[in-house]
Amino acid sequence: RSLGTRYNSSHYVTTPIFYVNAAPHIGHLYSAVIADAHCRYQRLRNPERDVRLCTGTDEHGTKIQQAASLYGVPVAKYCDDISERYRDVFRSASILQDDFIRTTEERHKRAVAHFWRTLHSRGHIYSAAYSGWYCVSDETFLTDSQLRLDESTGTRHSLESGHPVEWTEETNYMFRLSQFQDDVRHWVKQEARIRPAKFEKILLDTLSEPLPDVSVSRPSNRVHWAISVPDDDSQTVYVWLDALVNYLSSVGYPNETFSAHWPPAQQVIGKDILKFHGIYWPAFLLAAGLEPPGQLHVHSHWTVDGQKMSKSKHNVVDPVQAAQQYTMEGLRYFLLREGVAHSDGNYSHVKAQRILNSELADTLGNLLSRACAKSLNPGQIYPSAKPEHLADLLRSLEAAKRLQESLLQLSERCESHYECNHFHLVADTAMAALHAANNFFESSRPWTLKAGAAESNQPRLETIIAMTMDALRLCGIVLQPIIPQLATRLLDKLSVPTAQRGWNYLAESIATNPANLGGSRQLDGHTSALLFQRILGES
Ligand code: ME8
Repeated sequence: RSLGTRYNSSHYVTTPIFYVNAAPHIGHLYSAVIADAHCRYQRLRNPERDVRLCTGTDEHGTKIQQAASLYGVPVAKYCDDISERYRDVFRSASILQDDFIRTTEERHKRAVAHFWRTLHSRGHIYSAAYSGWYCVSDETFLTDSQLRLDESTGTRHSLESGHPVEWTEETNYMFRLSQFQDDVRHWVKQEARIRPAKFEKILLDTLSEPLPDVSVSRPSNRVHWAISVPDDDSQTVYVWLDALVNYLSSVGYPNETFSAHWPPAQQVIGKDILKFHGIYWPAFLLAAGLEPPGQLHVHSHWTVDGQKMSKSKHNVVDPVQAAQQYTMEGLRYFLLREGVAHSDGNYSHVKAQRILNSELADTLGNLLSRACAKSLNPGQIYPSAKPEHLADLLRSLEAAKRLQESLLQLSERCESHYECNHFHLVADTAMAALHAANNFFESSRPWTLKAGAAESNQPRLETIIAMTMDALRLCGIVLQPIIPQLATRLLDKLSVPTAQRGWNYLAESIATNPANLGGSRQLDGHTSALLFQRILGES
């Protein structure tokens, strides 16, 4: 069985599909923003590649039924409403999804039935009496070692999530997970399969113990808001099997056309659902004779006061409200700037305000305003650099040399960071270049050369503005995947033609060759030079 990733011109990327038991919070948006920035980079870097992003909502199971009845709404209507809120948030955050899948759609139900029948006909599903501790909130059975006993009440809770469990005895269909231990381990151990590496280690630890078979159905009288097991109405398909198949339904499975996109190049998930994606999912796929995904990108959690932000803890940050404070672009920037995959990030208003004011408003926005100021740039142009003045600046001004060095390294550095989804390092690199540009602008003292001063100063002034705008242009290109709307406004203002915003245009800079820039061009008078308003209020 070949486990290698075959070359495929399609680059299929997924986010988890989100439960509709409550409205979206910034943790959900974070997964979508990571996947979106990854896809935007892929499109920028490889315009010929067919990049496809899928997200959606997970709508079956007891907890969704319970949430609907709590609100006194029919469950189908409840799912429609919450699913729509996810769509709205993702739309306002510029998530460029090619598909939004809902597990209540017919196309998905068809895929699940076909997938089930495939597992069954290949002998990987059997019927058995099953008993164990079931956690409704996590929709999973837990073993004794995964439980904590509360001595005072005699109740048991999941060690990991803290949610209560109940003793459950039922007849279920079981999946022969135990038979896939070696294959799954082999898949996990492939180079760069699980990122970051610490999550590979967690999976290998789990895989060092024998894997038990897993229950993949529930009695319909207990869980009826679910997909029926094919040819047995008395059972419904376990929500996790149902949910994972969404990645197949979205690309048309079981129609043969799905194979044009299969397997996914990258699946973005939170660390809470690592076991399902890193063990069950590859095992299900291998059992069905399908190739498992190329890579899992696992990210950590946003916490509030050290606690995981989650619907059940009532400590969530609403993305719509946060966007009112910071704008959606500001929120995207903060999430990708401050979030790192390998460890949890604490969400705080003070931190968001500080980062956005210092980086987007001051370092980036202010530099654009200064370079476009009428007093310095009365003709409102993106000038061309004059080779002899550029050479002189580079010779006489340390800050000019440092800016040139930083622009020369920009493309390669950002590329290697983007390849690993290290968006915080991309932002870091771009901000370092912009700092260098601000220093250069200050040290070259363009205001001493402005109109009214000697005519002969004009070429030097234009060269300073050209170099500053070049830094802004290159950083604008690089930041497109992270802050697509702001970067577009920046590039619009600088009148950079749409066809010249691709990754290969990073090479065409006056940092490499003053002749690269061509003639001067008019700035776009319809686009404001005020890119990002400072966030006011207490800090
Ligand atoms: O688990 N910080 O759905 P879900 C960062 N339906 N990311 C967070 C987060 C936080 N505090 N909270 C949630 C499910 N997430 C299943 C998935 S996939 C086939 C089925 C993100 O609504 C993170 O990606 O509970 C996490 O894995 C996902 O939302 C869980 O969303």
